[in-house]
Amino acid sequence: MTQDTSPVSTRREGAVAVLTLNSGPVNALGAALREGIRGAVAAASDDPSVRAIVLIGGGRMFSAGADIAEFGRPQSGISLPDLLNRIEATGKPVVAAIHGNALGGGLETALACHYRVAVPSAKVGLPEVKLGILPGAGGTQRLPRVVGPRKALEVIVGGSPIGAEAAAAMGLVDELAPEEGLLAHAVAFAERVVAEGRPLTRIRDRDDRIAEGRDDPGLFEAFRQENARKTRGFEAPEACIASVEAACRLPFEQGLAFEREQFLKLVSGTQSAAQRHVFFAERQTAKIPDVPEDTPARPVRRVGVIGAGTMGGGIAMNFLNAGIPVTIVEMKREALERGLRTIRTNYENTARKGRLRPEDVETRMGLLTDTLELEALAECDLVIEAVYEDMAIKKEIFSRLDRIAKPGAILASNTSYLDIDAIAGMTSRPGDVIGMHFFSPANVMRLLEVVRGAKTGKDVIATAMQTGRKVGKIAVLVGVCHGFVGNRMLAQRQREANRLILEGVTPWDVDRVIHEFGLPMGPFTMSDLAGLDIGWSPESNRSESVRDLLCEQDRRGQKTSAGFYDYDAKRRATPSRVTEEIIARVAERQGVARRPASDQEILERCLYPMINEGAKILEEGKAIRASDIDIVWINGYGWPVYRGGPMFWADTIGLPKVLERLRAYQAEYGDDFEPAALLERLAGEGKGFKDL
Ligand code: TC6
Repeated sequence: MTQDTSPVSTRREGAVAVLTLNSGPVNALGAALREGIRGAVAAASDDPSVRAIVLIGGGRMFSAGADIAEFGRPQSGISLPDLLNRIEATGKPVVAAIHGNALGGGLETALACHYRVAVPSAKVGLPEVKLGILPGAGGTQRLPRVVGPRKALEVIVGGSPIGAEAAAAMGLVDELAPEEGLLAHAVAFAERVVAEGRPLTRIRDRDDRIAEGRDDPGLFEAFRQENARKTRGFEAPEACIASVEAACRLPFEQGLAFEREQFLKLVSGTQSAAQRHVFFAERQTAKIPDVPEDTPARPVRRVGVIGAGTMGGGIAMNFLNAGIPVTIVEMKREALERGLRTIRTNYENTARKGRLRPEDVETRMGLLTDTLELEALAECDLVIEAVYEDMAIKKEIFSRLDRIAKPGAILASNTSYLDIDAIAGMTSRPGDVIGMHFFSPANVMRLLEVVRGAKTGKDVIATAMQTGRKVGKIAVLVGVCHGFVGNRMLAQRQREANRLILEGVTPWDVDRVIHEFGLPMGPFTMSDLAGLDIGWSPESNRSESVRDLLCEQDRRGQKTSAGFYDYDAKRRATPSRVTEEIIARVAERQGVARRPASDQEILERCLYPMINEGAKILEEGKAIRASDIDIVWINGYGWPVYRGGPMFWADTIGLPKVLERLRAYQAEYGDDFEPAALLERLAGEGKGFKDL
């Protein structure tokens, strides 16, 4: 039997033509599939013996939408909006039968059909906003006509998929089908429509639901304000809102034209290019050249966590949330109990906000075993050490672990800076040792740096990466170096930020520039939040740096209501005179010339050395690819997605420009700015990091 390789196959169920989309893995609506659908719909439409058409996805899903890889390239074949208009204009009922996902253009296709049936496990949504675009195949015009403008705004601007049952409740799905009988149900549904002689319902003809938007124009402004914090800096959300507004205000065809214009503007812009880059970059992180995806992983049935502090507790929660039992160890009872209380309080707060069922609090706590004995880790398949950053302590723990852990157990350290090879060297099984660096708060932040030591086994790497994904993290493989990828680059920014304030730029100006660029907070707000006394002790009494002097005055950050900033009872920050005086004193003592700096200089001096460090990291092979570095910064530090990560951003500026500025700063400030050889080479060849 020959296999059917055409993107759309047609077969008959009585008078119903069943069109199956076969463009795996996700039925992305690329040119071939669009052409396939056009041809198949036209044929069924022209065939007098066909009374109705069912459109269904083969494989895992209905469709994940437009082919994202096609954006930014010249279009071939029929456009999606044109195809959907044709489907809608078919003179016979077209029924979309949805399983798996109907996302973006996939849902827009279903909206162009006359009816939609779905299995309860299906998910529908318009996630285009997450790619920096909008549902440009009529989604912004048709959805509000079905669910009303308010709900449409939530779906389109939020971008999160909704389950089929919720979709049915809001009229987006006409009927739910049994999980195992979608096709038969859809065919029967189509036959019923024909038998009952139901008129063809076209969403474009409906205007009952959009009346709400016309009668209450304030609805859009209110929505903008409610979402201002979430959408800060992004261009697509506003275009989405304006398009839904247009759906309420304009006749359908004009609304479509408005949507199209907005779509074309967004899809050719830098933000969307950045967000599409991030979509593919996230998926790339799983690909490790010498650790193929089918590398067998070790089973992880029980996890041990050493340290019940903020990090240890947060790490433990990830596994409890995924239903994996955890044994948590502390040295002292008091610290252990404090840690357990924090975990419980976290869960209770989540339950109070309605994001966790109250009974799940107990289920998760029930998976947690607490102990003061390291020996209790003997049964764990993976042990993660999360004590504070002191090499001597870590070495001692790992040499003890080596004697305790069962053969084949993976021994991981959550260190954020230290040498994994030195830690592994304390054991008789360096092949089982790896870094698993979580980011604080560890139960929230998505990033996991998996640090590969010189001797780490491939199956250990595969296990750490897969385990990370299983608990909802984006795992990025990095090599051993001080600070790995994220903190190594961060150190560059911190150094320049500290130099800038000695030169007379205020901490508030540095923070403002970084915040305006799109990061959630600038370096000094971040330091205040983390605590200025990390690694500082009153005994040291050095009174050398700005930080020393702040700490000596008990200005240790938010926790003491004063750090670089002053804080009120609600933790609102105001610039501090005391800090400014301290800075001026240190600058004078160090003989730093005070001079003004433009916002552009602040930005360049803080961020270009990070790019340069990223280039060195690539040169040294400490990251597999430039886009992995982007993923680290987006998910570990809140780098704005619409700027695609530091390495993507560098490409958008142009590497020759970055190089020229680094050289200029090198001439003024010395070799901290010395350009990386890789940067020089790429700039010289007219290439970018994307070409590596
Ligand atoms: C749109 O529709 C705009 C319309 C207006 C036009 C005018 N295109 O994620 P997975 C690839 S915009 C191209 O690992 P899962 C993916 O890269 C689109 N490729 O699977 C991966 O490739 P790899 C709006 C796509 O089961 C492979 O398929 N839609 C697309 O974990 C498997 O993907 C969205 O934003 C695509 N649309 O999750 C939905 N989708 O194997 C985007 C996937 O070479 N997709 N690929 O690495 C998703 O969110 C998820 O893929 C999923 C399935 C939830 C559908």
